[in-house]
Amino acid sequence: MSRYTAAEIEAKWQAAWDEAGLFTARRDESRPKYYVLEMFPYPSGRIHMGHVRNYTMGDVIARHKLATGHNVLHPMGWDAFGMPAENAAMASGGHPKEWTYNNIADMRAQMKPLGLSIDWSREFATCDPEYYGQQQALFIDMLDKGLVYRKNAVVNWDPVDMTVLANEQVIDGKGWRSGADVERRELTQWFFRISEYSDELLAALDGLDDWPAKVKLMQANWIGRSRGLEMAFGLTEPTHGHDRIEVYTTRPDTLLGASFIGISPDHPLARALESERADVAAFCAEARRGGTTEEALETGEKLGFDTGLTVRHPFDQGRDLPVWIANFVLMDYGTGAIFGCPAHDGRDLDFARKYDLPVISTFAPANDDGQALAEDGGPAFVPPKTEPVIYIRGFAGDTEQTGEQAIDAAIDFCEANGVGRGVTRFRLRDWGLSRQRYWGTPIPIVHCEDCGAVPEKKENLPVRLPDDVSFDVPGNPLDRHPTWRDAPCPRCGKAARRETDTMDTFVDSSWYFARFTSPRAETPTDLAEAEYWMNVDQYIGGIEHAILHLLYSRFFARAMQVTGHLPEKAIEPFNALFTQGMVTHEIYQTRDANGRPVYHLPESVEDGALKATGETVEIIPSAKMSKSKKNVVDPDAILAQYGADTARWFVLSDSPPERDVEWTAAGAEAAHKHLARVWRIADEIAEATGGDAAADEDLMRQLHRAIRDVTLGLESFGFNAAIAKLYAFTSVLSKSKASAETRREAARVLAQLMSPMTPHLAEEIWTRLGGEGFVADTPWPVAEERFLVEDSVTLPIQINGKRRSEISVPKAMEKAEIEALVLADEAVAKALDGGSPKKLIVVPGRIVNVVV
Ligand code: ANZ
Ligand code: ZN
Repeated sequence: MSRYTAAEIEAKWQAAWDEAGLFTARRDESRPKYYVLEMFPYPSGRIHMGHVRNYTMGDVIARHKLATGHNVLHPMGWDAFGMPAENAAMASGGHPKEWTYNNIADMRAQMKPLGLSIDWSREFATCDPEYYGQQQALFIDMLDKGLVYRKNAVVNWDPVDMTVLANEQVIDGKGWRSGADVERRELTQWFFRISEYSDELLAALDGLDDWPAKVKLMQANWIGRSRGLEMAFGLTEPTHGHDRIEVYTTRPDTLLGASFIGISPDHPLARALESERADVAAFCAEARRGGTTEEALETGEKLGFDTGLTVRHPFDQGRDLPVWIANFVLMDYGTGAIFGCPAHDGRDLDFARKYDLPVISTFAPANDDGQALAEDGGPAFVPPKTEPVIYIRGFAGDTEQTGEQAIDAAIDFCEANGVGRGVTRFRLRDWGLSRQRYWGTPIPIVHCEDCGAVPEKKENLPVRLPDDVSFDVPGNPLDRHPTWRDAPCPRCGKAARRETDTMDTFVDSSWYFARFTSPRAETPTDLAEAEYWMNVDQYIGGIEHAILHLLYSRFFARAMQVTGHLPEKAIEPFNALFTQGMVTHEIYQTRDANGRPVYHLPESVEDGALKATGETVEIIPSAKMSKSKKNVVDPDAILAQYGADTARWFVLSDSPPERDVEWTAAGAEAAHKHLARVWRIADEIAEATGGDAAADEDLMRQLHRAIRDVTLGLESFGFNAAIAKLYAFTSVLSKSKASAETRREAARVLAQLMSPMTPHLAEEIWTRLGGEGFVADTPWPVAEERFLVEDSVTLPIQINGKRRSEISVPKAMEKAEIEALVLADEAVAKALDGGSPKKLIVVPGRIVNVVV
């Protein structure tokens, strides 16, 4: 009897699949297509267990679909631009390009042994000029259609990394990477007009039935639709050409509690004052520091400057409101000005208390909870808009209403009195894509003194990154390059300068799924290929991408339709989305002489003690594998020890795929033992003779049950349930006394059922047991109804007291359904001869009596 040696068989079958081109995807109208995609990895250099789990899940689906007659597209690539490559270059003097491509080579080499059914012929990295050149073409087409534009914008500026940060990259007012205090700066930047699609991106969420509700909710909140009022407060004394201040509010129901006007330091009126008053200028400079994130505005220190100007309240005659410049009011949202109602807004209350402004409640809790009103020292009262409250200063009199009702009433009242108009707004802002970085897609624009910002000619694409750059000083090396910036103006030919900003790397990942349908096309996509392969039928990835990546991709799918690079049906590019759980591991910790924690790799610990010294370790409950806590196991080591099939089997067993799975050495060991057992059983069965044919029926029943349950598991992300069923069936098979031929048949089907999870072992067993060709593309077994009817009973049918027939029905079948079946029975139909029975009595589980 041979031994199960994973290393040997895995290499062998991978080579055989390769040679047969089994996973190369080609357009074929005769088969239904299936496009399965896992979010492509960032080439950090090493794959981790999270990757193994993620790609194994996608692979299980891809393999199952292949066996069920689908033409499968299952590609892989690299999200290869980004800061870490530049950081590595800064730290160790290498080149981002070299670092990235080396990492890709390393990761590909670690990934290939997993035996994933990937069409490697479609592989690309987003840093390949062939890819980013097409991205530049796409950018130019989007520019042409007005989907990209340039404007001055206040941005979050990281003074250490010398780059613009997205709001999400500002954490507690500091740069996510450098930790430096973020400043505000005004720069000319390129923007995607994603906000134009707010309404549609929100509405279309409804149709995404196979997306997790949680992801849809997160997107809806991010898009942030709200109904509000745009109105103006007249200045008591017009100044600098301004006679009114326009504000935007989502709480017009608090208008009668307004106590001040806040304008942004970048508001035209503030600018006008700034230009002639040194004190205003000094304040505005101070106020522009600090991040622009919601969180920064919420929690940061509130700074205000009283301009001395006042406005009239439209309804509260005689109550003039002071106009303050406030650092928490942004210029690029709404109108850049607000009215403050401290009683019902935390920021406004902070501000009012700091600068001693009035606090006036417009509503109070419907049920007295003992909480003081804001004017009596309580917190700002901000209940959900759906909660009923008592209005003290409302527009519909002193009544109990929900915020929503009161807001509508306020808008109606204001409109009826000629004060402002109701508007619907979205929180989603246009997507600033300019980055002052080297390792990204160059924005294909040339700045000409005469013609302005001119797109590069398509025939000159790609605008390639220069290789000869250095990272010894912070900032963007493209700015410092001696010649790279020089380019003739594409329009007039005059000497001009290239844009040195590169694109946000989120751009790269916003359309890669479309590029996979024709990765070598001379245009961003080949429409015929996109028409055939789109949409992604199943997308799998981490919940951390629930908002930005998925929202940007949904925007790109729309934009690419406008530019003619995607067909209409791809408007929502991902039919189904699955967000997988993480791989976790216990943390092993000792303490150093100063009591500080020291972490240890799992491989250096045995039976709760360090292998090297015997020192006992403290065991901290399982958490996401992370290098900093050293609770990681290296896929390479696991593959060397047990082989890919064991790793694949283990990451799918134990927990449902949406939950975390805990990696334990014992679990991996047990998984491996099981696979070795399957091997042994198959080996025995291959040689078996004789057996008892009387046991065949029972084995077939169990087999078809397994087919049914495993198939169901694979089709519904119940991989762990499928695996549990396979464990159980293996046991049955090992004990079965059925005839040798039936056992061989059952073992072949077992190989088929296991093949999505443990493809190498499955091929080996399949072949050993006389299966033809690859198990991978052998048609998936079908559970036959006749073997599944164990849950059924046979009911004799008596006609006029004599047994004439019988029917087999599921035990749980309703009486009415049984009656229908009885009437359709041949013998009964004959006896009735077109009439209806005088009596039809069904005794469930026992007998049927028909009287004709
Ligand atoms: C008066 C008011 C009273 C407000 C109250 C809130 C509570 P959402 O709902 O997220 O769209 N706002 C408007 N423009 C702003 C800007 N440029 N910078 C900072 N804040 C601004 O936010 C809308 C609310 O945020 C508006 O409603 C406005 O304050 C503020 F009890 O108006 B509100
Ligand atoms: Zn020109």
